[in-house]
Amino acid sequence: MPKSGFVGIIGKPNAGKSTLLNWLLGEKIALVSPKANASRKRVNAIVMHKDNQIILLDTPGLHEKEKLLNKFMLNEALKALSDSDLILFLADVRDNVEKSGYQWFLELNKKNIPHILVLTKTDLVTKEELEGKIKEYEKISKALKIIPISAVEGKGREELLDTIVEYLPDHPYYYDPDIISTEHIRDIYKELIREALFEKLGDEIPYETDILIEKLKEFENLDKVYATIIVERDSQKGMVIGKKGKKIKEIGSYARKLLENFSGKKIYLELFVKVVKGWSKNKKMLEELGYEVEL
Ligand SMILES: Nc1nc2c(ncn2[C@@H]2O[C@H](COP(=O)(O)OP(=O)(O)OP(=O)(O)O)[C@@H](O)[C@H]2O)c(=O)[nH]1
Ligand SMILES: [Mg+2]
Repeated sequence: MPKSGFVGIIGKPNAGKSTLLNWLLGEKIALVSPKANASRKRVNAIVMHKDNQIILLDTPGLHEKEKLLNKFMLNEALKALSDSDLILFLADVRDNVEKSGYQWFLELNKKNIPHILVLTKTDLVTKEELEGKIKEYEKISKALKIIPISAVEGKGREELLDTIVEYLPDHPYYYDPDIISTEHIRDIYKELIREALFEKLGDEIPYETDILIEKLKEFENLDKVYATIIVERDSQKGMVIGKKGKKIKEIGSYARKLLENFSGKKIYLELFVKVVKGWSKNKKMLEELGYEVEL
């Protein structure tokens, strides 16, 4: 009997959750951005490790804000807690222990939710700093194990996967071991186009935009993708398009590369821009974009 189970990845915004999911999977399916609060939805990845099956759930960063969309994001993260056999709590190793989502971490301890503490981005600190941080966490932590990793240097992957498997239940595979995710292709494309928005637009606009995949036509060596960039205001539409359409071209060609890397096919991508005032506060619009809000 193999081991199989669900593993929720949670932590503060920007801790490196989506990067971890992509890195453990060996494929980029979740959007990554230097800007915090980038992920809005759960994304799953199915990772086979030594004939065991690990189903990873990436979640939006834990934060507290009032907007309807933010409530949805927090809910997504909390749901992952109850749906998981094991939690990976991620903390950026540079953060102060008390600031790295401390209250959420204590909550895991208090509720006896089995979790591994993963200290991320170890390439950005010295060995001494890392050791000091581990000691600090050891004082407050009830984690099964503390594992430092660096996705950039490729360190800690094997130890992390071995440890995850150690704590998973004996269980037959939940999914065909050949599939890498149960996400729909169009949802992965949506996430990757959103990454292009985060990469190519300023600090504010990405938070007020989203992507609607209008149409996806799949051929053997080519996918045709028609997507609308939803913005909140008229002024943002102008910024997304840019002078003589320069900005939207940049977004398009960046996104196209991400889609091509993922699919291994040629991508034809057509982008439109549409103003939908107040979309992030509108339940119906959020649902259309794939965010089911439970109130
Ligand atoms: N140097 C370094 N940077 C990293 C590492 N892992 C992630 N990052 C960077 O940290 C930033 C945030 O990464 P994400 O994976 O998007 O973080 P997240 O936790 O998913 O963020 P949200 O979805 O916003 O909650 C990105 O700029 C990543 O490139 C790492 O191991 N080393
Ligand atoms: Mg993320």
